[in-house]
Amino acid sequence: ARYTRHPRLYPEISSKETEVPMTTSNATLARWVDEVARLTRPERIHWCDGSEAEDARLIEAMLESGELTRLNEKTHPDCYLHRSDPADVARVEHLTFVCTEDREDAGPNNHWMAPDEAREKMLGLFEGCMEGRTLYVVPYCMGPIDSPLSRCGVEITDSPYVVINMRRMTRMGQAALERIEREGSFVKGLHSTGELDPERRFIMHFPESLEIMSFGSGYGGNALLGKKCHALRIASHQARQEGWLAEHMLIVGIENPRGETHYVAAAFPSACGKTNLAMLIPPESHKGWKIWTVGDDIAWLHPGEDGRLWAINPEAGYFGVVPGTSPKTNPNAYDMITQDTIFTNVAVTEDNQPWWEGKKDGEPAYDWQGRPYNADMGPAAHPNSRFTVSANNNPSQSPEAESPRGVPISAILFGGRRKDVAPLIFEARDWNHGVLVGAGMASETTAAATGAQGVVRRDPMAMKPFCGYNFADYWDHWIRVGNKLDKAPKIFHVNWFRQDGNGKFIWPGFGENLRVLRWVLDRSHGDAEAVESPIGYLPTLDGIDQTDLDLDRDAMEGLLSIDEGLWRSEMTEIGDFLGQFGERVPDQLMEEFRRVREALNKQ
Ligand code: GTP
Ligand code: SPV
Ligand code: MN
Repeated sequence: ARYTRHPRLYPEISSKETEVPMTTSNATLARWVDEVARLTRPERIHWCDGSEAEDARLIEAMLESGELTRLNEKTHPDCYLHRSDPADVARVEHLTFVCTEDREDAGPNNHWMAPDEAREKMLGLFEGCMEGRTLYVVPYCMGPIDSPLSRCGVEITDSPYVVINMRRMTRMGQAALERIEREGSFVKGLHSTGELDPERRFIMHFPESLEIMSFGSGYGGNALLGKKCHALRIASHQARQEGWLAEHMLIVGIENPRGETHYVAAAFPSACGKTNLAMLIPPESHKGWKIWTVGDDIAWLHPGEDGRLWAINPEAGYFGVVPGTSPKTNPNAYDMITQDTIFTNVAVTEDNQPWWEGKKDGEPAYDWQGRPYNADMGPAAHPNSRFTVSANNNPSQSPEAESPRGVPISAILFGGRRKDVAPLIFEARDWNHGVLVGAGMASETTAAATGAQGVVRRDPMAMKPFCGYNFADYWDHWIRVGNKLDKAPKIFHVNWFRQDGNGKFIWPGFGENLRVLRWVLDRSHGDAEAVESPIGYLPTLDGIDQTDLDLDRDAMEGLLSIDEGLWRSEMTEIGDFLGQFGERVPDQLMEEFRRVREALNKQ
């Protein structure tokens, strides 16, 4: 095919017409792959078809190169371990940029660089970076392949680890390429692991031209570009223009003993319990209840013609936190990851089974870096070690997971890790108040990102690391979406992580969280009482079913009460935080803020 180059994208490449191999009928894609190949100079180019045979060949090659090792075949068939570079084990928020023409559009919540400057910096890094390596072209579809709500992308990468992960996490390969050829549009993601030098590592987003450039990391959210980069940062920007929401949320179906299923979406920050809630197994006391997983990390939410909010999970697999997964906490996941699973940065036992803190069973022989285990050198498994597994392996996968229109959402939960302040649960008065509850979220930081851990930081809607535009515009967009919904989901805030004086979690959590979900659904259908408080509605002491629950009444009372002094300081902090966004914060949000603050001051 003959074509003219896009002068703005790769200005240093000559713009004369060139012959491009006919690898796809989409000229933009063919041209882009050709341009990237000229820039990065790989030894060969491989277009991924997503087949099992291709996957098997890549795994074979990675076993040979040492990028993967095979785990115990008897206990863990088709399970592999990947050890990443010790300096490349989590998302790097300080190196992640949103590059909009106008700095204000990225907002104080994002690191910003001018698009031209960012592009030039990245082109410098990418130049010649694939010499001697294979360039993989990875077409993928975020969302069910035949859903009008889904969006496609293509990731160019030099990492076979990325390819095998993308195959499990997205609908990757031929079907996605065919959809791109029919639709024409796709997000361009360019990735190279580079030299894994943290000084030469950047994750750049260009939401206005639907592009991502990621260099110098092979890890998770930095490298699997369909996930956080596309399905959250780029998609949130697109969603604002098109009238929907792209959120850091799980989607779960809750089936009651009458056989009715209602869907809840929940936004908790990284490593704060989404995967666990999405795969929950009901406690013994809850016979007849069943949990169905639709998604565990990302939700795309669309106002439907019926006035309800409909959700799809753009992903097709899980990149889940390993530590803490046990037959007690998450039996579903514990079983799921005994086969067909890629482990990243876990420890291994003497007989080569994967091992991690909280596994209960076995003991580590080698730590996540492959060193003989020594308790003085820190945890055996990295705290952000992960499993990658297809959603098809989840015994609780929802039959609606592939539904092109998604599932209708009855309630939205916001939540975080707070050792104090936030009660087990409270309900917002209405949608706009719920937007304030989301905007005011805070959580103790975790190992999912590099930097200090256990520090309380504001993390609105669990989107601090992922919102691809100015938070003030985002809250405004949330309010607008709510206005379009005749049957808006009720909004709640939960906290599984309140601690007692000894630093122990008070609420048993995990399966027992179903008790809280039941109150959520009862409230959503108008069949539960509540107590009004300055911050919203709280359950009555008997509002949460305590049958066979191992928790004394005083503890329950503590979990369901609020300390108004602490909440007055909390509101001061929320006020200061909102203040950073100045005049751009929507009036309705400030009104909600003042209403809560005044109610607290009257107490
Ligand atoms: P990302 O994949 O980083 O977005 O995280 P996530 O929100 O899916 O977190 P995940 O469910 O993987 O949980 C992270 C950690 O929190 C794990 O170590 C869990 O064992 C722990 N956890 C999850 N739910 C609960 C709970 O209800 N109570 C307590 N105490 N810990 C929990
Ligand atoms: C998160 O950090 O929220 C994750 C893991 O889900 S990563 O894909 O690395 O971003
Ligand atoms: Mn996440």
